Parts: sequence; C-alpha cells; structure tokens
Amino acid sequence: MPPCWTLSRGIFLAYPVCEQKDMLRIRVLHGPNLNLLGTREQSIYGTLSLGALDSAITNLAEELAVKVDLRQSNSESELITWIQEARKGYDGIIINPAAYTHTSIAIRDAIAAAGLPTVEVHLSNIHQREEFRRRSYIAEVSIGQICGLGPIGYLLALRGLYDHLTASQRQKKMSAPGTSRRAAKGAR
Ligand code: CA2
Repeated sequence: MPPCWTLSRGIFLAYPVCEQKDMLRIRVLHGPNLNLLGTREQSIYGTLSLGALDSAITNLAEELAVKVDLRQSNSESELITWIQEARKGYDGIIINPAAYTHTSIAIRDAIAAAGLPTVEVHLSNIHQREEFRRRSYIAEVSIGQICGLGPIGYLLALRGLYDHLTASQRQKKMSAPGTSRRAAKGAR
C-alpha cells in the first residue's frame, strides 16, 4: 500500500486513505476450481494465475481508493457464508461463482438476502459454450454480468461497481434532509 494521506476539512489525518471511514469496501469472490487458473485449460481461461489476477484487482482498487477483500473457495457453503457476512461492512460484491453459477439457488438466495449491489463475472463467454452454461441463477440478482473478456472482466466489474456505488452515494447526499444541491457539491 503506497503511503497516501488524506486531507479532510483542512487537516491532514494521520492514517492512510485505506483506513478512511467512508472508503468503499468491495468483496471479490472466486468460486470452485479458479485456484487452478493459469495451470490448466489455458485455451479457455488464459495463462494468468489467480495470484496475478488478484494483484491486478488490488492495483486498480488502490488507484480508485477502494478497499477490496479477495477470496477463493471450492466450497458452496463457504461462499454463502462470505456473501452473508459481506452485509456487515461491505458496499458491494464481485463474484465469479464458476460452476455454481449454473446450479446454485443457494448462492442466488444469499446474494438476494445480502441486498448488496453485485456484479457477476466470467472469464469465458458462457453464452458461447455448452448449453448448460447459458443458464445463470446469479444474473437475476446482479446489477450486471461481464463474460468472455478474460481477466479484464474483473477490472471492468470493479470500475462499474465503483461507478454504481459512488453515484448512489452522491444521490443519497443530495437527498439528505437539509442538503441543498450546492451544499452536496461542497460549494461554500
Ligand atoms: O468462465 C468462467 O469464469 C467460468 O465461471 C469458469 C467456471 C465454469 O464452470 C463457468 O461455466 C464459467 C470453471 C472454472 C474452472 O477454472 C479452471 C481454471 C483453470 C483450470 C481448470 C479450471
């Protein structure tokens, strides 16, 4: 984390931007077998390892001053627990549920219950492959789905979710009682 400090109301705060109270927090979840990225099936999933993909996501998150929490699991139950827990302390979710995309009503229900803006990501184009991959239980509870663009899809998801969340933050500030349009923009 680069040493980055924040200026608030004319005072330099003595903690890094990554600990700012109002910093957006996004949980990024990778589903089953994605720990194998870069080792097999490179013609479908590419050559990048999961570690390298996570580093690219972390770099962009730092650029956007967003806190990301990255996790991978082969267990449906663990993914569900992480989605449920995200309700406390996270603003949004990016998820590649991998094969659970096409089978898991439980993950779908967990996302719906968490009520957090969620973006579904797939490395491959699930609509261009076997018939069974076209069905996503996750799409209906997501604000968007990105597929077929490889690892860049995660970065686009992060930018898209960031835009979505900052737009809602701005809207909340504008509609807060006693907040005029000018005041919400920070005008004196
Ligand atoms: O394209 C995607 O990202 C998928 O979510 C990947 C899943 C697949 O079941 C979905 O239909 C689409 C599979 C992940 C398996 O990842 C591997 C990576 C390297 C080697 C073997 C498997």
